[in-house]
Amino acid sequence: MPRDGYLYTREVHGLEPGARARVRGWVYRYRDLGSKVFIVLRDPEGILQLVASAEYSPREVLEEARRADIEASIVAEGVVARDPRAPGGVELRLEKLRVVGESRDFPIKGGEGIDYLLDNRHLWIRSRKLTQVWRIRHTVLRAFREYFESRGFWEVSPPILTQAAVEGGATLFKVDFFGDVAYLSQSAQLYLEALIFSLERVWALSPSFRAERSRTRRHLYEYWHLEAEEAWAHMEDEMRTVEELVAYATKRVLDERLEELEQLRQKPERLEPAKKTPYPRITYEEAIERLRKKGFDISYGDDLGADEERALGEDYETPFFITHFPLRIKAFYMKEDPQDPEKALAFDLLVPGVGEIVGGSEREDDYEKLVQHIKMHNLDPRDYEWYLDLRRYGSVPHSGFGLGVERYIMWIAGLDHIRDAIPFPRFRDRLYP
Ligand code: NSS
Repeated sequence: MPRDGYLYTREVHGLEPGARARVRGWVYRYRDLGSKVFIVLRDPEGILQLVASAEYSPREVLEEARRADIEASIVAEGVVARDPRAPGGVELRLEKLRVVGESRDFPIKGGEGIDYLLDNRHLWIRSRKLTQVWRIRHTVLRAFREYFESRGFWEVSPPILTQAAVEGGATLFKVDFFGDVAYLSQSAQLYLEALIFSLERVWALSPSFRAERSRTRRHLYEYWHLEAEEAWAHMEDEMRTVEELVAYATKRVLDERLEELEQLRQKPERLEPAKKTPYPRITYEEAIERLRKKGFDISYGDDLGADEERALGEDYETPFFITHFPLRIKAFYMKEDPQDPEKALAFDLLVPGVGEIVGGSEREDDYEKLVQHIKMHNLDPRDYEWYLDLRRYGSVPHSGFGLGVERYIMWIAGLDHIRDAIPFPRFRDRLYP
C-alpha cells in the first residue's frame, strides 16, 4: 500500500462498508456528544468523518479523541461505514487514534476580519478554500511548462537583481548593492531578448516586483511572471502563442480540477469558451470608441484603467486582445507600426472580470529607432548599452509577452482579490508572515 499504509480521505470514500482503513491529517471539525466524538479529518485530498463511540471504540480512543482539538494532527484507524449524515456519506468508526501534534486554541475560529487573517496567513493558508487555489495553481504552472515544452521553447533563468527599468521608473524597488543602486526585476524581458540570439525561443517563470502606488484588488508588489520571447516572430505570431497557451492551461484546469472549481463555487461553463481559439481582437482605437459609446469620458491617448477594462470585458465571454496602442503610452522597447508610426505593435490580453492578464509586443529591432524611443520615454540610452548591443550584432525581428500568473489564477478560480492567488502576498505595511 502507498504512503506507509495510510490512505487519503478521498480513497476511503471509495471503499466498501466494513473495509479497514488508516488515515492521517488534521482536525477540521470537532463535536463531543459525550458517548460519541465526531472528528472531521482534513488532508490534501478532502475531508472524512471519524467517529469514536463508546459502542465500538476502546475507551482510550474516546479519551484520545477528546484531545483532538481543531487543527491537531492525528493518525487513526477504523472500519468504514455508510452514514448519510457524514460529509460524502461515509465515516470511519475508530479503533485506534493518536494525537501526533496538539493544537490548543487555534487562532482562526471563523468570522475574523481580513487584517487578522493576513497576520495569520501562515495558518489561514490551511483553509479549504485556499487549498483548492493551491491545487489549481499547481495544475496551471504545470500546464504552462507543458505547453512551452511541446512547442520547443527553452526554459531559462533570468536574474532578479538588475540595473535598469523595463516598465518605467515609477514602480522600481531599489536595493542597496554594495553601495550602488540596484533594482528588483520588473520583468525578465530584456534578458530573455538576449537569450533568443542563441536559443531562438525561450521562456521563464520568475518573480517580478512592482512598487505600485495604489492598492487594488489586482495588483501585488511581488508576483510571478511567466514570460516568453521568440526570434523571427511578429506580433500576430506572438498573439497566437499567447492564446494557445491560455487555452491549453484553461483546458488542463477543466480536465483536472473540476472538484476544486466546484468547491470554489465556480461553474465550469464560465471557462469552457476559453478553450477555443482564436480569441477576439479589437484595436485600441476601437476600444476607445466603444468606451465612449458606453458613456466613458475617455479620449485617444488615455490609458485604459480597471473600470474601462471591466466595461470592455462585459462584451466578451472569452479572453480578448486589444492591439495597436499609441506608442507614447507604452514601453520604450515596443516596435513602431510601419503602417502608422504613432502606434506600437503591442497587444494586451484581457479576461472578463479581471482585465489585463498579458502584455506583449513586437520589439523595436532597429538601433536608431530604439535609441529615439528610449529618449522619448525620458530614459538614458547609456543605461541600456548592453541592450542596444542586441541591435548592433545580428538584430532580428522578435516578439514576446509577459503573463501575470496570479491574474490568470484570479480569473480561473473566480477570486475577488489577487492576494488569494498566492500563498504569501507581500503588502506595503506588512512583510509578515
Ligand atoms: O508590465 S506588463 O504589462 N509587461 C511587461 O512587464 C513585459 N516586459 C512583459 C514581457 O513582454 N516580457 O506586465 C505583464 C503582466 C501584466 O499583464 C499583468 O498580468 C502582470 O504582468 N502584472 C502584475 N500582476 C500582479 N501585480 C502587479 N503589480 C502586476 N503588474 C503587472
